[in-house]
Amino acid sequence: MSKNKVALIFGITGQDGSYLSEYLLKKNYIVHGVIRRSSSFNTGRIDHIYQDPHKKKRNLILHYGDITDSISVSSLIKKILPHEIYNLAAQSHVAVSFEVPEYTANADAIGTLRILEAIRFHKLQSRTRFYQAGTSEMYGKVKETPQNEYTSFYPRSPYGVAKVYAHWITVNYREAYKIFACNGILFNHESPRRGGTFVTKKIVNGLCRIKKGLQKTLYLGNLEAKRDWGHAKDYAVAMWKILQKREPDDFVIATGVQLTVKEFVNLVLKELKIDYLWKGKGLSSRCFIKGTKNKIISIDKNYFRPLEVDTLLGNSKKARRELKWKPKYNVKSMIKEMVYEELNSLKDDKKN
Ligand code: NAP
Ligand code: G4F
Repeated sequence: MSKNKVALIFGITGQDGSYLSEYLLKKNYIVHGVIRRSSSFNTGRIDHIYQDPHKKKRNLILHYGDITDSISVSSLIKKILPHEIYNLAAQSHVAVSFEVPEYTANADAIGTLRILEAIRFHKLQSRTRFYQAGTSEMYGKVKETPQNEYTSFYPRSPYGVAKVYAHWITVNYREAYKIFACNGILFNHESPRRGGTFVTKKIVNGLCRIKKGLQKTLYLGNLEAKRDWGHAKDYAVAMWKILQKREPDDFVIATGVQLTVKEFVNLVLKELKIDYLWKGKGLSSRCFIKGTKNKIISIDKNYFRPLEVDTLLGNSKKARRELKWKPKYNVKSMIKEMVYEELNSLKDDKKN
């Protein structure tokens, strides 16, 4: 019998799943990951750790499955008998959740229930620990600032509402069935691997392309929203630490530093050494290359949401005290890395 711990990650192909699997592999875990069937390859973020299934001994094993399919969830859990399950699978885009609310609820809310039910049904309470990828979006129209583990939720999107269900069903199964089930309430976290339609990656990609003369204008939505942005690599460490506690519990993970979208843009412009000048306000905000008529940023009202979360700022004192968790990156070092990686990948694009 192998002594290695066994982890099962739903959402392994996403930004966080890729960093978490790298981290667990370094800790000698056997990592199982669930991938969805897709008409094009969706494993780009984990290709560098992929292992040939014909190899006799593997510590990364991928399975087809889907969080909206109870039987696939249940049979995978029964077959793998994991010590730790990380539920990172979700329709994770807030704006898109207004377009596909029912699917978002099925995947993000009931998907969590499906995993918890499988743990209960297969009587794995004494073996399997469960991590739920909770979010600061649950605070929505915030009741206090900064937000901590005791701040009430007031979600402002179908995504946020679905995640509130997932949060409470995790607490409920912990209390009712003594499952070691924990919520990480993670504030926004980004990286070079962030999906291209989230604002930080979109800004870095657009401005790097403008710098290289590949694009003229970047269109954005609400520049005034404030977020607490950390690095996904730091946040993957927190997920693991949460499951190593003696008792199951919930933790806020955040940097405690807040910027507006516009301030984030300005930091990226500085990193790229682009001299800029903003004109106008709200929908008529626009940004020029200083001393020219080159408009590099314009507002497109289609990127505004039916409801906005205006401000998020986390208080992660509990995690820092009880988990000894501390981020290694700050927003500037994260932007530096994102810009560096983006410029490199544009170089590769040009070669092809
Ligand atoms: P992401 O990059 O969008 O990754 C989501 C993952 O879920 C992908 O692997 C995706 O697979 C998978 N997935 C989606 N629907 C699925 C389904 N029906 N069945 C199985 N897998 C499915 O998101 P992320 O940024 O890594 O975030 C990870 C988790 O943390 C999500 O639950 C998100 O809601 C939550 N969260 C994120 C943040 C943040 O700022 N990043 C903050 C708080 C909480 P495909 O690759 O096939 O699409
Ligand atoms: O990057 P965003 O799309 O992230 P959002 O909505 O904060 O959600 C992310 O963080 C949550 C944690 O709080 C996660 F749970 C969730 O899964 C996701 O990872 O937008 C950030 C802000 C918003 O206020 C949005 O209105 O940027 C504003 N924004 C302005 N222009 C834009 C754009 N957002 C996007 N996606 N695209 C724009 O052009």
